[in-house]
Amino acid sequence: MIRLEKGQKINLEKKNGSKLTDFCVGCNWGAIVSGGFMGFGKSVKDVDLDLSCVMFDDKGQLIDHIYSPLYKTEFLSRYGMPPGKVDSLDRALHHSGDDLKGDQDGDDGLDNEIVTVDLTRVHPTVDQIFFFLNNCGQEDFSQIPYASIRMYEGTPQRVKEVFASYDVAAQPQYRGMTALIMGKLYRRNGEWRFSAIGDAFPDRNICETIKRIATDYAK
Ligand SMILES: [Ca+2]
Ligand SMILES: [Ca+2]
Repeated sequence: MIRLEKGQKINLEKKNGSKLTDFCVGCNWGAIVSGGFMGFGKSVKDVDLDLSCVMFDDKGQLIDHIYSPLYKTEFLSRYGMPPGKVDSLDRALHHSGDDLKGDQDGDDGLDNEIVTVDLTRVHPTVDQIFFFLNNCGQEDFSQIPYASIRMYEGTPQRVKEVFASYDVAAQPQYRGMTALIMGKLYRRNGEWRFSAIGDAFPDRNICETIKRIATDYAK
């Protein structure tokens, strides 16, 4: 298993010359359960993390996006962003849907939000695809039970190889942080590569993170 350190890159072509086609990004987390004794007096606070991605052309122009359709259009339009959607224009990328709560009964071991990518279907004008995570609530990442993100080859039913993963729960470096730019898929000489980024920020909302990616990461 390859686990990339922050800043490391890999070519997604296999040793035998075959190309990787199925790529996934998944995020698992739990609601915040506090108090309670033997089931009495327990309180559960829902946690709404949002996994999203944005696509850029080779000039660094934002050309497509996947983020929750539940974001208010008035809020998005204040930042010049279009409404949310769960499929890319080329239908190569798909989001499993906005989970607003997190696991309610402890870690189920399953990702609560997943983006699946069929690299063979990505439109030729798409040069870079960035994956990022935001928290919509008041907590920072370090307060969210077992919050973790992984980027892997395979399908949600069959994880073949994990390229990068970040455990953000209980990690001191994620204290105060509410956005994480996880990594990017990008083309070099006609081949897809993956770069692990792993940079966290105290962004207040998804639009601030998209602006940050467009300005500082997409060339
Ligand atoms: Ca969510
Ligand atoms: Ca889960």
